[in-house]
Amino acid sequence: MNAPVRNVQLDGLSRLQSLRQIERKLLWLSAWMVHNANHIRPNRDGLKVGGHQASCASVVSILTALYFDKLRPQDRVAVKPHASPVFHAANYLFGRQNVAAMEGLRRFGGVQAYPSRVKDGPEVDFSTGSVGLGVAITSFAALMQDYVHLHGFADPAVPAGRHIAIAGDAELDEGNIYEALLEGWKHDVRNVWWIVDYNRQSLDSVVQDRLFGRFEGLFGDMGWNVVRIKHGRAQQAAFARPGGDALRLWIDDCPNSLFSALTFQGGEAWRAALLADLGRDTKLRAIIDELTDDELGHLMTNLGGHDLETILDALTEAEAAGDRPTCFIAYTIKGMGLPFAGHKDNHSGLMTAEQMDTFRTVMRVRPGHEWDEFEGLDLPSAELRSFIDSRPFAAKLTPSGRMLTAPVIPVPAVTPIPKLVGRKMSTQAGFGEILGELGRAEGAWKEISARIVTSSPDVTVSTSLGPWVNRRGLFDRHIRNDVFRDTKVVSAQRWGMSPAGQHIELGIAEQNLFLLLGAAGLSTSLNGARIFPIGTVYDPFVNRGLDALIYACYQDARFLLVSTPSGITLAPEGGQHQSVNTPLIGMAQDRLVSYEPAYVDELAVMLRHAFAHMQAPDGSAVWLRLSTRALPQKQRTLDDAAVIAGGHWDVAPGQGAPIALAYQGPVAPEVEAAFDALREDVPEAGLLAITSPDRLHAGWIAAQRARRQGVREAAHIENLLRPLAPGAAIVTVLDGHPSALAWLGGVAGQRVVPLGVDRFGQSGDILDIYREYELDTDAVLDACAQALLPG
Ligand SMILES: Cc1ncc(C[n+]2csc(CCOP(=O)(O)OP(=O)(O)O)c2C)c(N)n1
Ligand SMILES: [Mg+2]
Repeated sequence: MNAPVRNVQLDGLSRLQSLRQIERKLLWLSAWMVHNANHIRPNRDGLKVGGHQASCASVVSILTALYFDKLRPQDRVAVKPHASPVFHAANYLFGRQNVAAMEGLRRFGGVQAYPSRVKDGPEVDFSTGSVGLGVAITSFAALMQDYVHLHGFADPAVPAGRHIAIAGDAELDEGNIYEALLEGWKHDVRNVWWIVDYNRQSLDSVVQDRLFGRFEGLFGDMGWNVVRIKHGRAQQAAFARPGGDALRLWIDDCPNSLFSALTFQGGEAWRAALLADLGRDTKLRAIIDELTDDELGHLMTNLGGHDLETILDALTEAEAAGDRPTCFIAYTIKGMGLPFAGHKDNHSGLMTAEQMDTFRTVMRVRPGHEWDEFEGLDLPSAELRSFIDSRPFAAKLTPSGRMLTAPVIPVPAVTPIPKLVGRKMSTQAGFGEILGELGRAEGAWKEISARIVTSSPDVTVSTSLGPWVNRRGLFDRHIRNDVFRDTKVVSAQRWGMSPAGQHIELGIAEQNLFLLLGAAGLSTSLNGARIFPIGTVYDPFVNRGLDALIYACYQDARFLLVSTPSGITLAPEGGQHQSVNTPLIGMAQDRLVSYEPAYVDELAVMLRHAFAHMQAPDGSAVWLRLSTRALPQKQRTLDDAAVIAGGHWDVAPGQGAPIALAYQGPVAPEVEAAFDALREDVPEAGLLAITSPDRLHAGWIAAQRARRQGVREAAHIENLLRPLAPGAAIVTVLDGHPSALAWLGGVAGQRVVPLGVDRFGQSGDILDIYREYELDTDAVLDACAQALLPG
């Protein structure tokens, strides 16, 4: 018969007792998860599976204190990548993870090596893995939380939460952390905690001793509250005794590498080292002589980050500081409680089968019961279960869980656009004008434009967002007047700030733009808020923030990226500002569909699509590559679906045509001129406008895959090229790397002559530059002649 469940008294003592049991269980489960993956599971390919038992052990106490005491359901956490098994084990104890997935750590379909929102499911608030980014995004997510709450978009049932990163100390070497810190300071960011697992070890080595002083200074300078979690209760008690000061000083002065080495060697080595330095101090002798080697080892490694009471006190103290951002420096030992604790090579170290057996005995886990929730613990299972169920984090955030949703905002069939015909306009200027039209529109577009939030890293005006910002204002939690305006300095820009503003102005660091777009693009699932984040950046500098862009996509963040100006068409600006590889990034990047319009009517179609695609369950982020080259706009009727699928015939080819020209983006006039000349000789030639090599290529790959699976399906590009003769030539032209379109020849076995840019650009005017890089009309005609030559 089951024993009646005791009503758990959450007084200090029983709470701590229960937390200690959980701490022990997380240590076991995380070590076992990695061991199982490496040593128990059959290995089919002989490749090392890997995992990080030491990195896990380092944060077990911190995660215990957080998840089982301090976290509230509305808090959002980025867990350091290498602690993934501890995180999953914690969720398992909450009943939100299952044994099969944990057994499958690092296996296909199992728990991912590093926490992944998309692959691991709704318990992961932020993916981590590329170190530094998970930490930094919490600051931008906190900013976005303020944004959606102040604009009234957040799910009213969900209170504002705290954004917490558990960071490895080596993550603080990443520059993006400091870029984010500065930006956070500018925006007066709040409700952020960064808990640094200060084990003073990274992958290769032991961290420099003097570094922590720098960290404290840096965070302090940025207005953060800095809390050191340095010594555990046992050390604090020893320091309070006569002779204790000397012990504290000795520990404080102990170099990181020596501390690590002594930790690995154990009590005897600690004693020898202490006696060598302080052997004559009788009061100190009184403290250490009464301890066995084991006890001394425990005392010396009783660092704050492994002492639940000390951690809880520190977190409680920070709670009292309200919403001020707080950095905790939690002193820990990498591999704490495991045989390789402190060893400098332990990052990827795995316990051997023998070591695991010993560990299993210490943990009192019977073979066959390794995954049991409460196996080997000192408190009755029912008591622990009811303790866990009583924790604040056990409550459901909403009935449907942690991933929130928000109703889809319908997107009208037609984008309001300015008058185009008869005007010369660049796609960048068109973007600015269409935003203006959206801002003025009534009805459904009004609802959409109210939910647009724009952002730019110091290139707001030069990417044509100026008029939009003038109307919508800058976002700030506080009202800040535009001083230039108040003092009547004449300027086209009105830059007053208020909580109602819809533009978030960033400093020039592009990584921050993508971290912000990443966080903003998760607003639906994090805050239940439907918004449309739009970020503008110079196209070449997408590369500067690329890691954070990929990171945002990896999390399935939904946003619109507008990169402009692009290519060597930016002629006088020179090589550092001229992009070459971005069309290829657009093709290769998952969860980001990319387009490049030549004309503003195409852009309008793409923008409309973007608002729908950002909201679609199987949608993604969208990228528009624009230009500052003004082109005469056309009067025509577009096939919207073709534009979205990646291309449309400007002039359809005759049946069996021997040649077609295909252009992408602002090189259109040169190709059109060449086409007019070509048609004099080859009247059935076709002129293809490519709006997205990314979509065309993706459609082609998908159709081939479908056909392998027996589904008869033709890709858009296959349909487009069908009228051409089997051996026809295609001359492709874009202001970007030629390989973006060179693959077109593979679709139907036709011959391609690809023109594009494969060298750094340089200053000049468009005439000189296009001639030099073979994008001018003569070059296109030369390519046609070459293409039409037999053989
Ligand atoms: C951007 C990036 N560079 C390199 C790595 C490879 N790497 C993984 S862990 C690690 C060191 C981690 O040290 P730390 O953050 O101190 O973690 P812990 O000591 O807690 O394991 C490195 C360099 C990575 N994951 N991401
Ligand atoms: Mg470390």
